[in-house]
Amino acid sequence: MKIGITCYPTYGGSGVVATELGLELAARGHEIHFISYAMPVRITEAAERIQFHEVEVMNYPLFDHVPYTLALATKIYEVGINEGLDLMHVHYAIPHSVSAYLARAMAAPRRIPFVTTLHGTDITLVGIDRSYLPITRFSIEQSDAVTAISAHLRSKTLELFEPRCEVEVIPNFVNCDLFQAGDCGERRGSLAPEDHKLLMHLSNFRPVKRVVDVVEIFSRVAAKVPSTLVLIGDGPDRSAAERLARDKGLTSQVRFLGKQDRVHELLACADLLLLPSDMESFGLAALEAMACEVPVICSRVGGVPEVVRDGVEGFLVAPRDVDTMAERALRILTDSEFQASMGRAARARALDQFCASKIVPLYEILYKKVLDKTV
Ligand code: GMT
Repeated sequence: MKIGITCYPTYGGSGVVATELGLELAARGHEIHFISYAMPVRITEAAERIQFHEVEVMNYPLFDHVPYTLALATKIYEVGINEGLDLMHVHYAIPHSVSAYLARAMAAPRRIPFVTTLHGTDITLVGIDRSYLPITRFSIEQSDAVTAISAHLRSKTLELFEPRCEVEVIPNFVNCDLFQAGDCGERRGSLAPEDHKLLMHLSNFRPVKRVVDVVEIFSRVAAKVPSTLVLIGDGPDRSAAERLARDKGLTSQVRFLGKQDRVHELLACADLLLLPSDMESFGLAALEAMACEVPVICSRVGGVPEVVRDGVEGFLVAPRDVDTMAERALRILTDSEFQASMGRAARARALDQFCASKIVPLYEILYKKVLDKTV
């Protein structure tokens, strides 16, 4: 199939899922056309059967806000016609599904059906804002198929939007060959001293991720066990987290690596992942760590319990309860056999439920259904 994929190309989970999906589909023989304003971050080298089409947005003094939605619709339309796309798959409803809807209307009678995948705040935060709700509901209903990345997000969508269409759950996935425990060797030494436990956090540092809580948890752990915290990613709350680490006298033990391309190599070096978010529809970072045999401490929110079982692959704790999170972290880090067995359980869960090889075929089946419906 010739498939167009639109996503936010930056360091967010929805962009990561869309990019990994494109790479997996290309490896399975499909022709993939990414359409966005920048090259998606996890595409680090030229790959067979993958093309990127940049959306250029003309600015003009009249525009206080550039009309990206229209430029994207135009690009989807052009690529759809010129490359003969069979369908579009847009990730994150706002504004991508509206652009895909416009492109499909422009291309008629040529059919360019589109699939919308809902990821989280496109429903729970941004989508329910009055300024977006009617058009988001409209574009969801107009989609040729709609998927949500967890059962929790599906039920939230039904509750908040009451859409007159099906919403299918296709969970997020991880490349289990790439994300796996490995010998960190010298890299481990460059991240933390030999005798330290290594805690990690990976996110886009938005307020919802509670990066400051990550530092709070770490300060309680570091008071009891020699340890280092490595934070991967960047975003609005980085400076607050840096300030807190400084105030607590932890600068030598807290390392901010910024945005990184090869996160699988870093995660494989961790002893524990912290994801204390206020909300996660899925919690992709937790799954990626689990695939690397790393136990996780997460907030018990949204779709996270569908991924992590409390006491099995890690622990689930009420959001913002940093004391309990630290206590659970210490339980893992002070018992190496317990840590190893949780790590093995984490890998087993990823292998059993969430490997790309299990999930990507579900998208292929959905695409076929959409194409059968539209011929
Ligand atoms: O919805 C968002 O906040 C953005 C989105 C992203 O692009 O990072 O995150 C969501 O999608 C991820 C991938 O499907 C999920 O792993 C995250 O849990 C989800 N974030 C939230 O629900 C807050």
